[in-house]
Parts: sequence; structure tokens; C-alpha cells
Amino acid sequence: MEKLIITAAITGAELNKKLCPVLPTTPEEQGLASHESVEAGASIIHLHVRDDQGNPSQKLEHFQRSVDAIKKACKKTPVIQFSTGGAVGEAMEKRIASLALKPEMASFNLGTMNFGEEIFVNTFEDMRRLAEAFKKHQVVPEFEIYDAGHIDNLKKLIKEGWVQAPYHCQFVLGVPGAMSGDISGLIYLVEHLPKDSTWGVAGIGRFELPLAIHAMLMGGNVRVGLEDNIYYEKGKLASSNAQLISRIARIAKELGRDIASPEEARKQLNLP
Ligand code: KMH
Ligand code: ZN
Repeated sequence: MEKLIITAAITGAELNKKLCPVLPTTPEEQGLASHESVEAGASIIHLHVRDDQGNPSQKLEHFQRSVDAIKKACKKTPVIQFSTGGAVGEAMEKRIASLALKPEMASFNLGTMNFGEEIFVNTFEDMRRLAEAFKKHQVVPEFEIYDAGHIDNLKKLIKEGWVQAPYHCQFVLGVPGAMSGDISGLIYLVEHLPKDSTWGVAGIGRFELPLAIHAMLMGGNVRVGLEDNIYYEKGKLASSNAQLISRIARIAKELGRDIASPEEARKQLNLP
């Protein structure tokens, strides 16, 4: 098996400090959270940013200041993966704009879905525009798959020539409104990936840990972090992103799965 790539989803766009007091929202907090996450074993930081009031932002200046803070704080520079998903309801134009900063990677959401009580809109037209921007700025996409049909959407984009291999896929499972985090669902998704794919799993809430453990055994990669799950165990809030990542690193070691450094992750994912 290849080395385990751990992605730290440190902030997200749907949470705030009232719900999660340790959520890193300022650039300095995100720098520290990234440093601790990388030291704990993460090689990719999935990045959402906030404005001065702590609200979700897709502005270039807010991405740039967080990137600077993360690079300054980390001894080994992680792959910084921008979110083009943003917060539910954000305009596609704003979601695409940050690609102009040419991050090493960015998320690419593969379909419209219920997202809790809201609707997360990603039409085919949106996806084609997004694909064009990824190509223009030479950013490597990570395909976010929340539902079985999203794999078919990816295959349609491949067939139409909008995206090229290798395909880095992240199964985000357990969002209310999309596929749940059952292990049988994960197995189905892995079996239906297009050729030349790598994959990881981000379990939402209580699905985070069991899905991560199964992914490690199946040869996949893992995403954890406060964006996906604010609890360390039932009824007990996590104390930091690093606490969640350290647990994954400990289990990986017990399972005999070596952990990729940022440099090794770049090689495994063929990042330029
Ligand atoms: N905040 C979610 C609606 C992504 O980063 O690309 C979308 C999200 C996915 O977090
Ligand atoms: Zn995200």
C-alpha cells in the first residue's frame, strides 16, 4: 500500500466559535493549527478562510494572508488545498476566483445536493466553468464526492474532455442530504471510481473515525478535522485539529500504514 496521506480540514465554512470554541478562524490561528496538524501527520491542509469578523470569505486577500501565515508557521510546508466549495449559497464566480492565486490543489465539487436544510448548488454548467478555471490556472483538483451519482458526474466530465487523469477523489460521507457513512457505501464508491484514481474519505460527524479506519485498511487516504467533526468522542468536543489527526496517526502506525510527509504526498499525487 502507498503511504497514508492525511488531510486536515481545519476550519470549514459552516461552523463558528460558538459551536466550536477552538475553531481556527484567523490567519494566525490557522497557521498554528496547520503547524500542529502537520507535526501530527497531516500533509494536506484543506483551507477555508474567514474575513475580519470571522465570517466565511472567498476573497483573494483573505486566502493570501492565511497561506502566508500557514507557510510561516509550518516547518514542512503542507500542500495547501483551497476550497472552491465555500459556504453554502456562495456565488460560483466568487468560489472560482481564488484559483487565480494558483494553489497546489483545490476542491472540485461534483454535484448539486441537499446540505442539511440548505441546497449546495453545483450544476454541470458550474462544473464546466470550474474545470476551465482549474485548467487556466494549472491547479490540481480534488473531486469531492458526496453521493453515488457524483461519480457518474465525474465520468461525464471525463467523457466530455473537461478533466484529465489522475483523478484525486475525496468521498465526503455523512452530510445530511447525501450519502451516509455506511461502510457498504464506501466499498461501492471505491469499486466505481474511474481508472487512474486515488481516493480518500472524509466522514462527517460520528462517521469520521470508522470510515477513516476502514479507508486505512483498504489502501485509501483520510481526511479529518474540525470542518468535518467537532467531537473527539460522543459528547466530548475535540480540543484541536491536531488531537483528531494524532489519533489517526496512532491507528495508522498500529495498522502498519506509513504516513506520507508533504513531499511524499506531492509525489504520490503527481503534483507539479
Ligand atoms: N461548505 C460546504 C458547503 C469544499 O470545501 O469544497 C462545501 C465544502 C466543500 O466545504
Ligand atoms: Zn471544505
